Amino acid sequence: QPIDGACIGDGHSQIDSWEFPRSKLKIIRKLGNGMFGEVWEGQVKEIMGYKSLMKVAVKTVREEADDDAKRNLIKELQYMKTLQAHPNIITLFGCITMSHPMAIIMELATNGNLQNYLRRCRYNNIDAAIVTQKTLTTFAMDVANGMSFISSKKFLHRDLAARNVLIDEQMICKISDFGYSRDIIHSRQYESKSQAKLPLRWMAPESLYDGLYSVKSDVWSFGVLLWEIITLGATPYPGMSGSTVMIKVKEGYRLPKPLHCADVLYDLMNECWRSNPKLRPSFHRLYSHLEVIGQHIA
Ligand code: ACK
Repeated sequence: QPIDGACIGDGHSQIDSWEFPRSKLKIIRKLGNGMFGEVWEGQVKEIMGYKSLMKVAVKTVREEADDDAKRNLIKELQYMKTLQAHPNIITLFGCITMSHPMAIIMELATNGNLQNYLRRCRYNNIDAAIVTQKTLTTFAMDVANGMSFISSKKFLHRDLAARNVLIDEQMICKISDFGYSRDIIHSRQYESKSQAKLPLRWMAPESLYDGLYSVKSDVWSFGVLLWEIITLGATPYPGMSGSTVMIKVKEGYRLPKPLHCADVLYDLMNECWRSNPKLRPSFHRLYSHLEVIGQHIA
């Protein structure tokens, strides 16, 4: 029996070609905890026309989880279905929604999330050799490219941050975690959540104070993500409480220029953090700028 949420977002039949038989999915090990559930490494047989065994990532929500968590998984799944076939968006392979535990089966990004990757680089000399300024700019370009696609589909991510970007085996960044996403055309007023759950440090002032979200509030978050990349995974506004961040950002305070950050990159961040959302660049423009910056970095 599908739960209530199982048809959220599509409004038509609950079973579709994405549904995958549980018997062909083998769970191997836990990768970590997501916002609403758990993420596992798994192996599947015969998915999307692939005949051989394939390693996948499986996002699940436990049967005992509250309906909100289940509904969120279903919503995330719906957004993923719509946002497919782009090199910088995590690939959806299938789902299990007709029995518990429900699961989203997606591509396994073997280098994990960008925040953990960057932090490993900071503390681990081996990775530090690989991660050059050029690589970091490429990461930022990948994310801008994926976000450009998302915004062209009239979707908002609303939780863009390094923790929600994954890195695959070829070191390509893929946007994931669409748990907070909304489509601009059909979304109603953003349901109020407890502040503890909001990604305050990544949020634009108009989202923090007026609950307003737009492509340009995603652009603000992208600026913070850029800062995370350059600082190799530092927490934004270190040493400040969430409430102080809210007040200071509204007053015009901005994240400081990271050590060794090129002026052009810091200028780009500040463009993303303009108080007036209309004056922030589009993802397309950000991508082009980063491309030019990348060409000038050895
Ligand atoms: O850095 P990580 O290993 O990358 O730790 C987190 C953890 O699960 C909780 O989110 C990892 N994770 C999430 N989705 C995937 C995926 N599609 N492929 C590989 N790892 C993933 C994430």
